[in-house]
Amino acid sequence: THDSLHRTPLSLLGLGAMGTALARAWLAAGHPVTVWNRTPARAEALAADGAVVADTAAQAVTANTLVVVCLLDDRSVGEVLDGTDLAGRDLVNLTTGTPAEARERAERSRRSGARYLDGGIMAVPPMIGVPESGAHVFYSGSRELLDRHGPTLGVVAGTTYVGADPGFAALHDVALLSAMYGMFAGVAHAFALIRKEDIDPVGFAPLLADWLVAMAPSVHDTAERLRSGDYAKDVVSTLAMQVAGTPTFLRTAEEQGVSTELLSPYFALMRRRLDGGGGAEDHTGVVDLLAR
Ligand code: FVH
Repeated sequence: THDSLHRTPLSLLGLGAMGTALARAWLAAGHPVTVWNRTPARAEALAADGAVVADTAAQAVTANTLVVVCLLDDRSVGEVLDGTDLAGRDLVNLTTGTPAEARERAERSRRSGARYLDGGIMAVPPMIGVPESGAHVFYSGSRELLDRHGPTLGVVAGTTYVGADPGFAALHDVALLSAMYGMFAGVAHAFALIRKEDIDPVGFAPLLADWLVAMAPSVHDTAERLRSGDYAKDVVSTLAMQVAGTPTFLRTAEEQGVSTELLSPYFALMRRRLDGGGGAEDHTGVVDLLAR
């Protein structure tokens, strides 16, 4: 089409739920897309939408300068890229991995003559290509590569550059998702507490969601304290007060027949900080206790 003449062509390796969503968004925006997937059947619907289907990963890598990989994990990326010629390619890796894996991938790419950008996707597939969804990708590694391909990468999700260290995107990704799991843990405990009573979970949900939103800005306070090193200045809820309240939480769980296995590890850390002299602080000192 006329449109596709002006859009950067790219190759996409990996057509799982996320890879397929990425491919659809780029095709819809008029980008010529060459796709490859280990299981070829997953490419059929995309072929009908205009994607070129490569027979091998090596062919897909050869087809375009911009090569995006979105596979299950770092191991699958290694298996797929092994035997491809990455010389002169702009490799964008949107596969979830650890910071060390990303750094190693960047180093291998450099040795192969490729530029490397790592990405951590902060979205689920239905959010891809929907600007108002808030989907964005943390990128780290080659800034030059992000500048060059920003308009193309921006089609699928917002772009947030977090540093030249190729491991930083993965670190930001995993840090945010870890916080999310902490939230899921608290939410699971809260629902477990009310479950046996005549309380409608659907009626309870907005109360819980509003409370989590009200508490969310506390991350800024924690960040300021970590930066200043002063965990006790202008504290509203002291650790001493919070720890004094924990038996109430544990007894309530017992009364409701709910396990405390999600709550107890955090309470134990607060108690350790209190015993170490942190009673006048807020809860920020727990961060220090976690650092090995
Ligand atoms: N889906 C999501 O909600 C999350 C959102 C945040 C980012 N993640 C990460 O994105 C990567 C891909 O996730 P996905 O949802 O596309 O995952 P699957 O649907 O399970 O597809 C996996 C693809 O990887 C291929 N694959 C797996 N192992 C190998 C291998 N050894 N060699 C070649 N390809 C491999 C698989 O191929 P096939 O099974 O269809 O043949 C799929 O294309 C991931 O890092 C998430 O953490 C998604």
